[in-house]
Amino acid sequence: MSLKSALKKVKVVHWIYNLVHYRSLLHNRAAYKKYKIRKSLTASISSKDFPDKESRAWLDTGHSRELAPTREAYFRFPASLQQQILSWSDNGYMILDQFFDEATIDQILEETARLVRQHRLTSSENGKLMFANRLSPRIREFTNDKRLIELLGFILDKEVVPFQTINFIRGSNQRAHSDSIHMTTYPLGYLIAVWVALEDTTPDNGPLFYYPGSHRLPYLLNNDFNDGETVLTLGKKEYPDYEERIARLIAEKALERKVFLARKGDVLIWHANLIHGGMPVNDPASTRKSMVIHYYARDVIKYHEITERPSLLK
Ligand SMILES: O=C(O)CCC(=O)C(=O)O
Repeated sequence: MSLKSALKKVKVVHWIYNLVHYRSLLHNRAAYKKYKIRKSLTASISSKDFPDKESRAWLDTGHSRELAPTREAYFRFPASLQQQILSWSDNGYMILDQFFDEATIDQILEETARLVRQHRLTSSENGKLMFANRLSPRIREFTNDKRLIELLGFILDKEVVPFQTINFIRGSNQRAHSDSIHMTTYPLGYLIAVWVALEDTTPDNGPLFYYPGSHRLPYLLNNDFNDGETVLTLGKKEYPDYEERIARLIAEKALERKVFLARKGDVLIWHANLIHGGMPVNDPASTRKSMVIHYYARDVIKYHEITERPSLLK
C-alpha cells in the first residue's frame, strides 16, 4: 500500500482536512440537529451513526405510478416525461432525449477544453475531470438548468443543490457501483445524478451501462463489505472489494444490464442506488465526452460512506 493510500485510511488526517474546510461543512448543521447526530461537523460519519438504512425519498416510499399524479406539478411536465416519472419506481432511471441543444453542449465542451488548456481542470488517476462547476460560471449555470432542477426537485420532493460535476473525455471503464457508496445521505435516497452526452456514444467508445430496477435492492454500505474499522482508522477493505461485492450481487440476482447509446444532448438521470458504470472502451483512439452532475437534496446529511467524510459543499 502506498503512503498516500495508507494516509487515506487514517481518520485523523480527514478530521484535520475537515477542520481546514469547516465553512464547507456548515450545510450539514441543520440536518445534524434535526436527526439528533451529536457529533462535530468535522468528525467522521457513516451509516453506523444512523438508526436505519431505508430510503425516505417519497417516490421510494410507495409507487411513482400512484404517487406522482397526486401532485399538481406532475401535470406540468410534458406527456413523454410524465410516462417516465410513472415508471421511476420500477426503473430507477429516466432518459431525456435531446434535452440539451447542440449550441449549449458546444459551449460546455468549449468551456471544459478551456479549463483543461489552462491547467485549471486536471484529470485524476482514473481520467475524471472533477468539479468544473466550481471553476466555471457557465458550467454552474448549466448545472442549474431550470428544467432539470424542477424535475429533480419533483422526483425527490425536496430542493436539490448541485454538488459536483465529473467530465469525461474518454470512456470511464468504471466497474458497476451505486453512487450511494460515494455520495451518501441520511436519510438515504437523497442523491440524484444526471449524465449528459457531450458527444454520441457508440458500442466502441465505452458507453454508460446500468441495471434497471437495481435501485430497489438494499443499499450496500460499509458494514456490508468492510470490517476491521477502529476509532482512528477506516476498515481494512478497499474500494475494489466493494466492486467485487457488487459484481457478486449482480450475478446472484441475475440482473440484466442495459447500455445507453446516447446522442449528443441526451440525458440519463439515475436514482441514488441504481447500479451503473462504464463499458470497456473497444477503440482506444476514441473519445467519449460526457458530464455527470451529482445533486443532493439540500436539507439532508450529505457525506461519503466509503471514506466516512462529510461532503464539502461550497
Ligand atoms: O460515465 C461513465 O462511464 C460512468 C460514470 C459513473 O459511473 C459515475 O459518475 O458514477
